[in-house]
Amino acid sequence: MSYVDEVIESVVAKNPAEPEFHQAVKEVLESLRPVIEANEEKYRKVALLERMVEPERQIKFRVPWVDDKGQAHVNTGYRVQFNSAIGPYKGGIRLHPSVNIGIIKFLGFEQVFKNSLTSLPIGGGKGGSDFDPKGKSDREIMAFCQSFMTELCKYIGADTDVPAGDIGTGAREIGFMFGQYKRIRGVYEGVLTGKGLSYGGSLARTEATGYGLLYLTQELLKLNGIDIAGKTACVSGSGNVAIYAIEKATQLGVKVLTCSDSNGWVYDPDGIDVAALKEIKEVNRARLTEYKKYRPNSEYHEGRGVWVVKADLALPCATQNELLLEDAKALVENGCTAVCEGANMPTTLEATKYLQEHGVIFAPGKAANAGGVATSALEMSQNSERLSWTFDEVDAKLKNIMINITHNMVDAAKRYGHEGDYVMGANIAGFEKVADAMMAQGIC
Ligand code: NDP
Ligand code: 2IT
Repeated sequence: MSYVDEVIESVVAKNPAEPEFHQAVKEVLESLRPVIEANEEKYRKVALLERMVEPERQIKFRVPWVDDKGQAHVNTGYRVQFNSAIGPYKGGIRLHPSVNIGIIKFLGFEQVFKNSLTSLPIGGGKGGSDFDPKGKSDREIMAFCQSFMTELCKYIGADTDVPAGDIGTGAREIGFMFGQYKRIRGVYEGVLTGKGLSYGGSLARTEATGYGLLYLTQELLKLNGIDIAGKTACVSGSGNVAIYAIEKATQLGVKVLTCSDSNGWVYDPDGIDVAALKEIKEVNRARLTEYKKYRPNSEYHEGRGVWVVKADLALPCATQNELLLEDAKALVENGCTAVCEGANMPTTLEATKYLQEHGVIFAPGKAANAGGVATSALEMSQNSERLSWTFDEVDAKLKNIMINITHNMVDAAKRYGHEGDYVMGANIAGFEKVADAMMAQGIC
């Protein structure tokens, strides 16, 4: 059996009931075959792949908190410190009822290669909890965040592990967590990113993932001889990534026809109104049913359905496995040009294969959404030098990073004779630096 197949088999056997983790490992290792096969003896000798798929550390803890009625609740907290070969662990915290160890491991594994692609010195990690922030009061959110950080603060630090936002964790949650870290540890340091601007946050971090997605999409289309201006797009999600993807897309002359949340989706033939979306989601924390009040011409549909709308671009920005084989078929049928992933692993393996086989340009999340963590690393730099850069400085650096990622991904695929396979390109480009660092650091 080949080295890749052996490692995939052992990951499945050792980690049963973690389907998302299996999926992420399969996607990466399958596409690394040409590199692994060329170096098989060398890598086997030092168990490189076995070490890459085993997190350096997994932390699991109790998070007790009390609601507004005086009732106590218990959630489970996680932090997976996956790989520190190229820098301190870095990655977000997801607060969503679906969170379990397999989800956090898949996200942590993806993060290792994504962070490497940014070319900045950050290792990979991820954390979270099965806590559901929906419908909770600010005080309940604070109670949860303080309890979560009371335990997590023992394992993180500006030079060891630097968490940030993800689904369910935005500026409000980061603020509560930062306050609790400082209180318990007694140090004022850049231990979290995505902080508020008044206490060490970076300008453009809020916008970074969505903006970065569009910078990469624009460059990738350009390399394929296509101008992004004048195109139409379907976006899923209506959270941090989706909102700023829609904003930048609109600035670049793209008409965005859809967005969604976990209850339903909106079709706006005149293009999604970003100001309305921000008010609904960022200010009122409301549902998308509200959108029609701002735009009477729009339609609201219950359930899922974003990918049946005819558009040139599809930008999944909600969650994992939200673009299925049937959706890929609908996109191809409607003549979709490109799918660029704003979310982490939103496209299933079968859907990805179908899109690639039918000539759709496909940019995987670990490249396309790397702008968020890249700007987090820029926030770390600013915290270290105790200075703040302007919005334009950060945005220019972000754009430059995304353009470099695009070229590295395109070139790596070409180097191994698979021109146009950007899944392979991104995985190889991300893998090379981590592998090199791990080889240099000995068996650890
Ligand atoms: P938010 O919590 O801000 O928004 C998430 C959006 O996705 C919401 O509209 C939410 O709807 C929807 N959603 C979440 N879970 C589901 C689900 N199970 N089914 C349908 N819709 C769902 O998160 P972000 O925008 O930050 O994150 C979105 C994606 O981007 C995630 O995959 C995340 O890992 C990834 N990402 C985020 C980065 C960041 O910097 N924030 C960086 C890189 C990647 P509802 O409100 O109804 O739950
Ligand atoms: O998936 C991701 O890259 C993030 N949620 C952002 C992580 C970060 O550290 O900014």
